Amino acid sequence: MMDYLMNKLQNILIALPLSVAFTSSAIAGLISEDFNSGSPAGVSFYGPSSVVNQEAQLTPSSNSLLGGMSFTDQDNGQLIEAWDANFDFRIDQNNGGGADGISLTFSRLGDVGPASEEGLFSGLAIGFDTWKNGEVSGNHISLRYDGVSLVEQHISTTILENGAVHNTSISMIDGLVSVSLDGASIFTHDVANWAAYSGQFNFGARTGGARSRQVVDNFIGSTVAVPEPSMVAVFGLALFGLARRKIVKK
Ligand SMILES: [Ca+2]
Ligand SMILES: [Ca+2]
Repeated sequence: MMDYLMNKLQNILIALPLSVAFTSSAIAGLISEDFNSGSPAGVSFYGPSSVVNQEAQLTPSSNSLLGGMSFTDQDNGQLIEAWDANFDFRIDQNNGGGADGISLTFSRLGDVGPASEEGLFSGLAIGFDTWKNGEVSGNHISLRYDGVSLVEQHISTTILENGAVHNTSISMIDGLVSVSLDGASIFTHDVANWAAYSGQFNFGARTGGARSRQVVDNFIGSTVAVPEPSMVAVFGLALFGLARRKIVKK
């Protein structure tokens, strides 16, 4: 009977710290922004970017602009092991062929500001690129890690700058990045040498000699921080140690 009770206690103590540790890891940031109430708190705009007609207009259709918009870190500087981003974008009022595109970077903490269609060269950046300057095409989605180009995927199913509202969904789990456009998977890429970092979402857009109006709306961003062992979990492990010692002594 004593053995049974000790085993029971042991099982409970094994389960306890695991469940507590798991609960403590569920700290997650969530952003949901439709820009319908003007310029939102916790969002910074750079260069020509601002809220226009309940959307985030990253650039108007004018030449040689570099715009940006950043959201504050939702996780108090914790390392992030997974994130999701979903937003609508529209590229219209094209002139000279339209250019250059929009980017979303989950940049390293504090690296914020205006960015081109290639993103900030800090952390993971996804680009919606509408101008061919040495790349696969003038209608592709790119992936960069700290500025190093990893993917250039030509889009054959639609034209990014066709003036329609496109929806994109991006997920990142431990360096595995998946990008879909208008509900269809575009690519999945496992980033070599990826390591968790703290950061925030940062949009960018650029125009040059050719230009477009480039707009983002309905952004939903979520982040999951790397679990940290909680005090309760450590306490639970200590109890487990005591129980084990009793069992071993017996
Ligand atoms: Ca809106
Ligand atoms: Ca380009």
